[in-house]
Amino acid sequence: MKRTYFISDLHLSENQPQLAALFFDFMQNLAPNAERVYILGDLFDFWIGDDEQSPLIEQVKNAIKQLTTSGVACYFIHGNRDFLIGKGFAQQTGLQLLPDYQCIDLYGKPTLLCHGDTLCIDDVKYQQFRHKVHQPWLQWLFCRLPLTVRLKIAQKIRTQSKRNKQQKSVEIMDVNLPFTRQIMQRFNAVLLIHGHTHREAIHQYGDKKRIVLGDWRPNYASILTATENGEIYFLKSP
Ligand code: LP5
Ligand code: MN
Repeated sequence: MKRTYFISDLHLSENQPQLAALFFDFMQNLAPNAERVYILGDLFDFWIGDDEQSPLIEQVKNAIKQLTTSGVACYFIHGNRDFLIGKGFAQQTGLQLLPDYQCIDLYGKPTLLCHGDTLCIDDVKYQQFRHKVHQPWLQWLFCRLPLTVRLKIAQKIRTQSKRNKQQKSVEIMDVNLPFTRQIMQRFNAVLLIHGHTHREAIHQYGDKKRIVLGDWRPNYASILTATENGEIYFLKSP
């Protein structure tokens, strides 16, 4: 039976080998059975440019390349940690980059996909930060800095982000529901799939659904499966 997988918020890094192992297990054993795989952002803990190299990055690229060359279409929407993943990465892996919002036909259901950060409009400080770092000229400049400098800046932002999050309420860091409904309406979607908030759930709103992908943990991979017969469910890791 035809199936599509959705994952997000893996936050892969050299510091968390168990997460990388879960990802490679998914790519080798599950993903080849799918016709499409959607990665909805934050595949990496952070991304400072397509020119960065490391054994982990190489392994991740190879795993995606192997999947796409075997005929499984693989799509990526940027997260708030890896919005600098660019055309170079896409070319090397065969991954197709999608815009921030993408509506797809999921076995007959018009389905809107996004990372989820753009729905958190009550987190005003984050939205201001996002607006700044999404400016093409700033990204252009950033990517021309030496890798060591970029790494230091990224680490500073991560530290600052962790600190700031302690002062923000849970509600502020969740999606704004009226805004989310508006966005779904704008795209005529009956289903929305997003990540970012790390609150894995299937929310039913009348005849519409919002599915939130979870973040990956050393012993848990949040994987959403949609099958051609209309089923949609989370795979439970052993
Ligand atoms: O990621 P997470 O879960 O911790 O928190 C997010 C929001 N934080 C972020 C920042 C990312 O974690 C780090 C991104 C690194 C990217 C690589 C470098 C690229 C640089 C590009 C330059 C063009 O997205 C967090 C949200 C939270 O989700 C929940 O939704 O609240 O938002 C923030 O914490 C934003 C802060 O409120 C404001 C950010 C202050 C940054 C200050 C920078 C100072 C560094 C100076 C460097 C010289
Ligand atoms: Mn995120």
